[in-house]
Amino acid sequence: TAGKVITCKAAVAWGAGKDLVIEDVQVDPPKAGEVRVKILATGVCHTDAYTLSGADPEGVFPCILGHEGGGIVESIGEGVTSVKPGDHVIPLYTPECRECLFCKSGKTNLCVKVRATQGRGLMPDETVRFHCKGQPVFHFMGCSTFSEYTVVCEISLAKVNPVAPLDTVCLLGCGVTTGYGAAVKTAGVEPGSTCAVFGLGAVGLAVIMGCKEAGAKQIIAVDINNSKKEWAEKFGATDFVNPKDHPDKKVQEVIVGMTGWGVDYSFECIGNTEVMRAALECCHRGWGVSVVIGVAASGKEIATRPFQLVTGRVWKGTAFGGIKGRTEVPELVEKYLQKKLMVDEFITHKFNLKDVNVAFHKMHDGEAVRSIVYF
Ligand code: NAD
Ligand code: AHE
Ligand code: ZN
Repeated sequence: TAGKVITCKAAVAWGAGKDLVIEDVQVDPPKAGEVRVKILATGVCHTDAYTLSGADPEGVFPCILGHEGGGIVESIGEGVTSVKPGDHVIPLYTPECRECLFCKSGKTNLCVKVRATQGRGLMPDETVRFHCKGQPVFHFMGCSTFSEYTVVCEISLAKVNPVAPLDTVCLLGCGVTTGYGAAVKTAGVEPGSTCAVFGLGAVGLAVIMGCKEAGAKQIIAVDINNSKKEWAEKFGATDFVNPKDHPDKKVQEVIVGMTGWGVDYSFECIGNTEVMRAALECCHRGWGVSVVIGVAASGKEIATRPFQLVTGRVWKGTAFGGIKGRTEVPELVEKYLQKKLMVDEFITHKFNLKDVNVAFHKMHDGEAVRSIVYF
């Protein structure tokens, strides 16, 4: 198949707010610096639903969504040296070129090498590798894992231990890594800390897992869906708060009431700007740190009294948990293989690609933590 166009199945998002349609798509061979990957499985993340909804200012249609995949290298383009056909890989929406200003800084994982074209649904040469019915189809987040075959940049691939099941470790391509990294890396939770985690999807549950590993003594899990209580406890939460049970109080007041002065660390894993405010305001006077993980719709802004910051609270954010993908995702896979990191535990549903829309519905109705879609 190397060097030839491959026709395969993919879920195409034809427009905002529309169900995905399973189509035969043509996938071009990889150009220089690119790799064609056979995707075996992919998770469905809330960000896929966010872009499909039309709220993402970078959303372009038609496109192939999906950014939480696992696959095997089918062929490589000119000059590619870090992976070869047969290698097991996890596509990275936050690549790691190791040579841009950002990669070299050591301060961030936000590589900029291909970010501009990636945000417009294009490969670095400003063209696409997907066609459907003779029409070009855009890429998504440099990954497009809702396709049996995809083309990504070499710098957007983490090469992982082939012993690891790809239909599980694909979740390290986004949700699990993001939440875990937000706790242990972005926040740097210390032993004995108190934490509050808002939103208990895969991202929030992975934050709880990271807080527990870091030795937090109290982890307050917050969700409007009571069925998430048991899930939160499974990953290490010590308390559960449903804001709906406190109609006369702001949730930040409830949490400050439970802790004395507020929590050392809080995390927003929903994408709701009101909750982002609550997460900041439930932080400890003098040093509490709040980490924004959730992605809010175009036009939304966060607000609080500046006094909250004057009195020592810190507002931060994180993309992919601050994890450098090519270096650290393979390490997380090893940690999983050593049974020191939960991943299987996040999976609640498995669907064949033809049922990908059901996976979106199960996420929206709160039934699924993570659905895996396989080909
Ligand atoms: P999810 O849909 O699986 O989970 C969201 C949870 O939030 C649900 O349990 C829901 O009941 C809860 N919730 C909704 N409104 C709430 C409210 N007002 N108060 C309390 N709980 C509420 O989502 P996910 O896949 O875990 O993703 C979570 C968020 O993180 C999304 O915004 C997603 O786009 C974002 N995200 C960001 C990054 C990043 O790198 N920054 C990575 C992955 C996901
Ligand atoms: N196009 C979106 C960007 C949304 C966003 O912040 N995405 C996160 C990853 S979410 C994964 O589920 C991210 O990595 N951000 C850093 C970046 O460079 O995009 C919008 O709203 O504009
Ligand atoms: Zn995601």
